[in-house]
Amino acid sequence: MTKFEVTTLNEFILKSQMNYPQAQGGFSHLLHHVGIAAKIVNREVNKAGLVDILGEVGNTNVQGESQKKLDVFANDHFINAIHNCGEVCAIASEENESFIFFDDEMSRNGKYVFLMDPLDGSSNIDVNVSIGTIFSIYRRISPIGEKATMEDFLQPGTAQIAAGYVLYGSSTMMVYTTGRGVTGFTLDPSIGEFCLSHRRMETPEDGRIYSINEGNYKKFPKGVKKYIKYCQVRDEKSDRPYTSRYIGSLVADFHRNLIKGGIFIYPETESAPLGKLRLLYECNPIAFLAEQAGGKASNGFEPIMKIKPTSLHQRVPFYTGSKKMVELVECLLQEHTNGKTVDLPYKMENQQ
Ligand code: P6P
Repeated sequence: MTKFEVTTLNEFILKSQMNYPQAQGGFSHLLHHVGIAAKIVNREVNKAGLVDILGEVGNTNVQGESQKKLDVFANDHFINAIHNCGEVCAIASEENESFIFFDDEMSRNGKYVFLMDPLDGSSNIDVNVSIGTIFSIYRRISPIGEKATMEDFLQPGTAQIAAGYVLYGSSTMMVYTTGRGVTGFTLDPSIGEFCLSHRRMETPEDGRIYSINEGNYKKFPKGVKKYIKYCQVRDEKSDRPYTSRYIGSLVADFHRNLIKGGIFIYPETESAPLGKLRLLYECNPIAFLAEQAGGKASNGFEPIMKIKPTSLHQRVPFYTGSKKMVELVECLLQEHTNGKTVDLPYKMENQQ
C-alpha cells in the first residue's frame, strides 16, 4: 500500500521555519496569509466567466492601463490579507501610485514590506488565458514602530528575503523561494489546500523555447534581432529551429520555461527605452526565482537583482531563464556596444 503523503503549504512553511532557530514565526505567518489571499483570488478567477466580474471597472490604474474588475478584486484582497497578518508595515502594488502604509500599532511594528503585481497578465482575463500574482518581501530598513519610508521599498533585489508567484492556470500553483531553492505547491480544491507538488524546482541550463513579442521586432536592439534569427536557424543537433512560445502573461511564460528550459525576453525598444516590465514587483521576484532555480536574470548587461531602484514603478529591460540562453543574448547585446563579435555556432546569413 503506497503511503499517500500530502504536505500542505502551511506544514512546509512551519517545517522550513525550523531552519531558522531564531525565527519567531512572523515570516511564516506572512507566507501563510499570502496563501490565503491566493485562494480567495483563485476562487474569483475561476468563476470570472460566470459572474459579472469580467470587463473593465471603468477607470485606469497608475500605469494608465484600463483596470479590469479582477485586478481591483485581487489588489484589495491581497492588501487586506497581508494587512491582517500584522507582520507587514507597508505594501507597494502595481495598482497604486504610492505605497500603502498601515497606521495601526500592530502593523507599525511589522518587520517586513510587501510588493506585488496583484494580477499580472490582466489583458488575458477575459479570454481565459492563465494569469498570475507576483510578490516580493523585504525586511524593512526604517525603524520598527515608525511609519514605513520609500527607502524600505527601494532596496536592490539581492535584499529580498522571499519572492514568488501564484499561477491561476489549468491548475492553480504557488511557487516561491526564501533563498533555499524554489518550491511549488498545487491547489487541491477538494480540500482547499496548496499541496507540495514540486519539491525543488531547477531550470535546465539550456533550452529550446524563446518567449518574446516578435510583433515589436523592428524596434528591438540589434543584439535581440540577431538572437531571434539565431533561434530560427537549424539547431545542429536536432536539425530543427527553436520553439517560439509567448502568451503575453509573464507568470505563465516564465513558469513554462522554468520547467522546460527556455528564455523570456522583454527588451528595450526605440519607443520604450526601459522596456515594459517593472523592476520592483515583476522583474526582481522573477529574477530571485530564476537564480534560485539555477537560471539567470539580467537587463542585458547586469544582473537584475543588483540594480539599485530609484522609483516604485520603474521599468527595466528583462532577459531571464536558462543560464546559457541568457548568457548568449547578453553577449550579442554587448557585441553591439563593445564591438566584440560573438562566434555563433552557426554561420548566420546577414540579418536585417
Ligand atoms: P506585450 C502583462 O501586461 C505584462 O505585464 C506581462 O505579464 C507580459 O509578459 C507583458 O506585459 C506582455 O506585454 O507588450 O507583449 O503585450
